[in-house]
Amino acid sequence: MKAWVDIYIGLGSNLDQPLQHVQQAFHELAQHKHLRNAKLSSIYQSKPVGPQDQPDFINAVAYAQTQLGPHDVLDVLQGLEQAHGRERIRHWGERSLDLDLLLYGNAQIHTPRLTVPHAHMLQRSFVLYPLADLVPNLCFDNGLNFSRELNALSFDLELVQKGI
Ligand code: A4P
Ligand code: MG
Repeated sequence: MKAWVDIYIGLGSNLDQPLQHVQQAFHELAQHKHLRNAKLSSIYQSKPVGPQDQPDFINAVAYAQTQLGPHDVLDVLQGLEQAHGRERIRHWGERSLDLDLLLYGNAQIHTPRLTVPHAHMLQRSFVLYPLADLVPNLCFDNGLNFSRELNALSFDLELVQKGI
């Protein structure tokens, strides 16, 4: 029997009713046959990081457990992005749904398709604050000090929907 691995997924949207995209995407993750025990952070709104001539983002972080390998999880996430009409318009630009694999257990992954922990997560308040909703002590074995990073980031988000 394969072990169940804890994973964290960043959800983001700033096009076509972003709150609905994020809520619906979480629902789809929670229902997915290869994921269990899904939980969603609070949902936040924030100014775009990157090009400023685009709408504000809605962001949240989801927790789940899976027996899939990390690249198979990425396939699941990219399939959901496609189902939400995701088009790649520009780097760090607007999108109907962005699903990033933030953490896969304690794994450190560097392949052409996948970097885990996600490359920019430690610099992003819209990732670390919702992650802190789900993991209050922010203690991981993979050498990342989330509490220190979180303390360095000001809270520049607006709470949209209270989660757990
Ligand atoms: N990839 C590598 N590692 C991962 C991973 N851990 N999770 C590869 C998911 N994908 C990963 O992604 C490009 C490629 O990254 C994928 O094909 C996958 O193989 P993408 O989503 O198509 O492209 P992107 O938009 O250029 O990059 P990325 O990294 O998703 O953008 P970011 O860094 O997520 O930035 N401002 C606010 N306030 N809120 C936001 O959510 N998001 C972005 C997008 C910019 N500004 C934002 C927000
Ligand atoms: Mg992405």
